[in-house]
Amino acid sequence: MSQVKTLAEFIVERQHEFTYATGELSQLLTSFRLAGKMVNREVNKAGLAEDILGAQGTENVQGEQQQKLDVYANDLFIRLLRSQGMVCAVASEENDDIVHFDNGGKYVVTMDPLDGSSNIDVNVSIGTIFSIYRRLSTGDKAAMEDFMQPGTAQVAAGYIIYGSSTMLVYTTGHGVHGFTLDPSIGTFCLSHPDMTTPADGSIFSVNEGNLHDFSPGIQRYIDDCKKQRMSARYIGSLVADFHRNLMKGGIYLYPATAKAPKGKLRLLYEANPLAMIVEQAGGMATDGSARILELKPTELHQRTPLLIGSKAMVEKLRSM
Ligand code: P6P
Repeated sequence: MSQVKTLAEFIVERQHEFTYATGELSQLLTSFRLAGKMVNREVNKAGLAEDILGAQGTENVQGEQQQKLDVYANDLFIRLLRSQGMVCAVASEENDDIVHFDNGGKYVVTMDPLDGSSNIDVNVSIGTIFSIYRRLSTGDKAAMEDFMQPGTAQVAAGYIIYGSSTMLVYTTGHGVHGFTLDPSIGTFCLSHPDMTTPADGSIFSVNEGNLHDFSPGIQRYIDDCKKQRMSARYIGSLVADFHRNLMKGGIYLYPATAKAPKGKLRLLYEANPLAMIVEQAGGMATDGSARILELKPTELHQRTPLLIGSKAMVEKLRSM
């Protein structure tokens, strides 16, 4: 029986790797750890709890129908981050503007509290994605500049996947580490230390319904994957597709389309955190021409094309 190591123990053991003051990383990740368990509990009973299942009847800034679990998860993360004191402001997919906490925290968070939530009602895996940045502004509350930092400035990034098991995967720039929730004790336990993604892969994830919108180069790449008899896998839930590719090797593509001329996925709380994770695991993430992590944000909810996964696959796509 290998020694069980909890997320809390692991963070303490590795806190010397965290650039800033001792203990701050542990506090920063605690909110995600706790909220992840609570969201997991609601996700697992979504089919049963009438008050959770189905749409909330409201729309978020993206004009997307908010599912009740979206709102529950967003409110929960915001409540826990506010009370924990390290984070002074949050940019969330579910909020038009920055959510400010009056707590003098030195960090800001960007998050997609529940990505892929349209999949809840059909029992498909969904996920939380988050990034943590150090504040730049010095006023009594955070400023837009704190959220306009490039992805290279992230001090930590992670996701929680609510799937056949619930996992929290994060990086602080010193490798990628995966923890699986043991529901019998309500604890995230180290299950995937120092995760690396295969340099090459044979899985491609793309919504081929948009094929005729894609650039000729993307269309040629997808055709080439088929000629190589690769596996097409598209769950329609970014965190689930990303996590599978991270583990097995593969590429996820969400290029620009007619409906989404700048791509569908958001730079601040989808592309950047996953790009930091995939690079730390030896993979690559681009918008088709630039490295995702070097893109300079100009808006909270700006979108970007996202091509992310095994290095050899992304490099080949870029060459086309
Ligand atoms: P499409 C879910 O809405 C999401 O943001 C990602 O989780 C997912 O990969 C993508 O959009 C699916 O988009 O247009 O293929 O349905």
